[in-house]
This record gives sequence, structure tokens and C-alpha cells, in this order.
Amino acid sequence: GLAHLPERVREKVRDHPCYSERAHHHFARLHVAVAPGCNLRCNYCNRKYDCANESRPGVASEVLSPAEAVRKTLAVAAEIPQLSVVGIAGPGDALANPRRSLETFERIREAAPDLHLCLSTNGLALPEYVDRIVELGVEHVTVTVNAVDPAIGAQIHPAVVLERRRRRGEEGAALLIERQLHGVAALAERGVLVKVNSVAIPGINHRHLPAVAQAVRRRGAFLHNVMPLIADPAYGTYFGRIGQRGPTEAELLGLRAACGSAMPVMSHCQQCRADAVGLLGEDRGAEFSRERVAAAA
Ligand code: CLF
Ligand code: SF4
Repeated sequence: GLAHLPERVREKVRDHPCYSERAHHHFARLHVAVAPGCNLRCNYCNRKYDCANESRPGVASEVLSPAEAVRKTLAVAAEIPQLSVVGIAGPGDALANPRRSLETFERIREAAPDLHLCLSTNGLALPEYVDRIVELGVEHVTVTVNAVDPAIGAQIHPAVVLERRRRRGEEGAALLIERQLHGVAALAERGVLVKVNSVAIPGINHRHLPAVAQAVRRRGAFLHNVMPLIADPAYGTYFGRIGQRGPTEAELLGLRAACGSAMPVMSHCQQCRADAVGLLGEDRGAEFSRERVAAAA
């Protein structure tokens, strides 16, 4: 568990429902879906739905403007006293929509200074935004790292878009990995608590994930969330179409144990939607739809 962590870190994770298993019964999170665009291609993604890096593909979130996100945050805070964290987790990539995401954090920081800010990203754009993230007081960042070997990465992420250029295959995957690891290290150095998500894909990156755990731990990540691939063909993802399966429960348990020798592994993740509201495992999103929040304002 997290018991051996320094006091400074324990303090910061105590009321974060994802970072602390104990907290997840007592503290709630809110996702504001302000980030529609993406700069990456993932074979487990269906862009009609939410970013599968952090969420279960299901129903697309309604995209909010930064102003709507602030209104929603205040409405949820008024109704759910356990609210402790506001995160941006898509529905695309938070940092592929930097103006919208950073403005949202800035305005929430002003309007509700007691809430912790949390950012989830694929990491491709991360190195450019480390300073802004620190300045804005974003304490928690999740980076999805599925491989540290470009030959494996390219089987999961066939293309990246960087500086308006599309790069494919191993060239693109190598860039992604370099930027993810650089971003993790830069954030950790500045005191941001970095969690890494990995999607376990049998036959592709499954055996490789302990190496991912070692690599990100060396750069200062302190928590690993090993999530199963959800490859229901009904979601229309590339992996779904080719019949790629997700891990069995036994494989997932074994994998979490193998990764756990590098650093603590989170096993209570609910693979939330990009507009999830409430305690983990409960979704009160429908109570706080854009229409309802606007009507209440
Ligand atoms: Fe959201 Fe993610 Fe922050 Fe949590 S969710 S941005 S770290 S506040 Fe949590 Fe949900 Fe799992 Fe994410 S249970 S999908 S790990
Ligand atoms: Fe889809 Fe998220 Fe991957 Fe972007 S980062 S392609 S939104 S799963």
C-alpha cells in the first residue's frame, strides 16, 4: 500500500479517491469533460466515446466550455459535500486541448480553491505544459503509458500528431514514449504526484508491463493503475474489430502482482467516464447534465 510513502505525499493523497484506496469510500471526484480533441491514435479508442485511457468506452460525454465546467463544479460541490477532486479526463486528451483545459483549471482554482485539481493525459504534449501545470497548482497528474519499447508501443498507438505532423509506426511510438517519460520525470521533480495508467493487452504489452512499471518508477511516478483492455466489438474499436481480447481476471491479478514489485498498484479503479460525478463506482452524472446545471444557475 501507500503506508511507506513520505508524510508530504500521504497528506496529499489522503482525500483523493483514486490515489488512496481508503479514501475512495469517503471522497468523491468530478470530471469536467472540456477536452474533445486528441493528438494520438490508440487501437483501443473509439472517438465517439470517452478517452479509453482513463475510462470505459460507453456513452459520449457532452463537451463543456470552461465556464460551464466551473458552474458544474460549483453545483456539484453544493450537492456532494464529499467532493474533493476535480479532474479533466477527456473525452479526448486534456493537453491536446490546452487552452480549454488550462483555462478550466484556472477558473476552478479561483472559484473553488479547496478542491484538488487532477489531470489525465496520454503524455504526448506533456513536456510543453509542465510549467503551467505546476503554476496552476494541479497536484495530481495521470499519464497513460502502455509501453516503453517502440516496437510494442506501435502495436497500440499506430500514429501520433506532433507539431502538426503525423508520425506513424515505431517513429511515432518512440516520440510518444520519450515525451511521456520526460513529462513524468519533470512533474515528479516539481512535486506533482504522478500516477501511471497502463492498459493490459494480452499478447501485446502484457509481459512488458513490469518493465513499464520499472521505467516510470525510476522517473518518479509513485502509483501504477493496471487496467484491463475492454475490447467489446460493440464499441467499434480497432482491437474490438480484430477480436483482440482483454485479460482474464487471473491474468490481471498476476500482472498487478508482477508490477507491484516496482511500486504500489491501484486495484480499485472503476474506469470512469470523462463526465463521471460522485464516489468511485457511483455515477451521478445525469443529475448534473449541462441542461440541469444551466437551469439551476
Ligand atoms: Fe479522475 Fe483519474 Fe483524477 Fe481519478 S478517475 S482524472 S485520477 S480524479 Fe480514478 Fe476513475 Fe480509475 Fe481514473 S477510478 S478511471 S483512476
Ligand atoms: Fe482515444 Fe484517449 Fe487514445 Fe486519444 S488518448 S486516441 S481519446 S484513447
